[in-house]
Amino acid sequence: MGRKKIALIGGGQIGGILALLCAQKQLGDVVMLDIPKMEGTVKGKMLDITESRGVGGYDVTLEGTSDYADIAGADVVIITAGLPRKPGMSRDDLLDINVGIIANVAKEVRKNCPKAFCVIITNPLDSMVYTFRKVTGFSKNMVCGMAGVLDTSRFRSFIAMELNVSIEDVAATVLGGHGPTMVPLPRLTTVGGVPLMDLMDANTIEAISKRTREAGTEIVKLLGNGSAFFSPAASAISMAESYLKDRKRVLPVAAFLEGEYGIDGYYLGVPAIIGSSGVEKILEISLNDAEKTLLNNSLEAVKTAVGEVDSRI
Ligand code: TXD
Repeated sequence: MGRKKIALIGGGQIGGILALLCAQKQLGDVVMLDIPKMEGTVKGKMLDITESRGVGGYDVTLEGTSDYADIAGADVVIITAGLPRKPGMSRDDLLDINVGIIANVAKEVRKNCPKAFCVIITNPLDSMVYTFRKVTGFSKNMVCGMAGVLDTSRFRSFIAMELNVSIEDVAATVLGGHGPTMVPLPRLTTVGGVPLMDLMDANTIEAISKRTREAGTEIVKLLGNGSAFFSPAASAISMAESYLKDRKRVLPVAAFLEGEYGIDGYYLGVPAIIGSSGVEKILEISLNDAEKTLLNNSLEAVKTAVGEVDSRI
């Protein structure tokens, strides 16, 4: 029973932070895979983190490769392969390019690590995680998407900044697709147990919800080239860690719904228990009519993107 093995498919901005966090948390040995022309880059990045072990003291190995045989038997696969947005692009603009990449990655993961817990990050997230599961045929509990943890962290951060309180004491969740139709839930948000709506006026709450929905675009505009990568990486690692350590964390993840929330056959962001069996249980919230309308609106946006996928693979 050696160390766990974590495969990172895609060694770009998010991939590099994923590798560093895996090492610092000693989650397991890391294999970072990218396309052949990037093999030197990923080998260099993995050697660089390896050489930081003298400072961090973490006993894991890190390898870079472009050969899928090197990911064989991985316990966790985290996928960022694909292109990020450029200013002016929507996440859905990436669908045409990234659906083919994810379909190919899925075939290789199916062949080399059929028992892995897979976390998809690539955008457009809700249709890319759907693509990955459709092509691999993996069980629904072993394939999920990273979006809700990030969106919720953003929502919580903006609330903590506005109220000048510790982020630790802001509890919230964001449902739905990873895009402008996502559904922050102010009604269920608390600050140290105090309902948010007792602490903040409706206009400020809406402004924070709007900033949350647009937070990815805000960063894309500021960076000018690429999209957020620290917060997405940290978010995905919280999911992988909950699986590897059987932490049973309740995290908002893109999970495959089969009747929950009245939805069947689509991935959508919902609260779920993540443990050693993967997405172990989806937790249902009693939504009010307005929240149900927003969630169904988000589902419609996801259905459109998924329809594009089904016509391609
Ligand atoms: O919350 C979320 N889910 C989103 C996801 C948050 C932020 C970013 N989001 C998306 O993640 C973003 O829109 C992209 O679709 C992915 C990855 O973002 P990143 O910033 O890491 O992009 P990079 O730096 O371009 O890295 C992508 C790497 C790059 O090194 C490519 O060479 C590689 O993917 N790539 C591949 N690797 C393996 N196999 C194939 N086919 C391949 N094609 C490209």
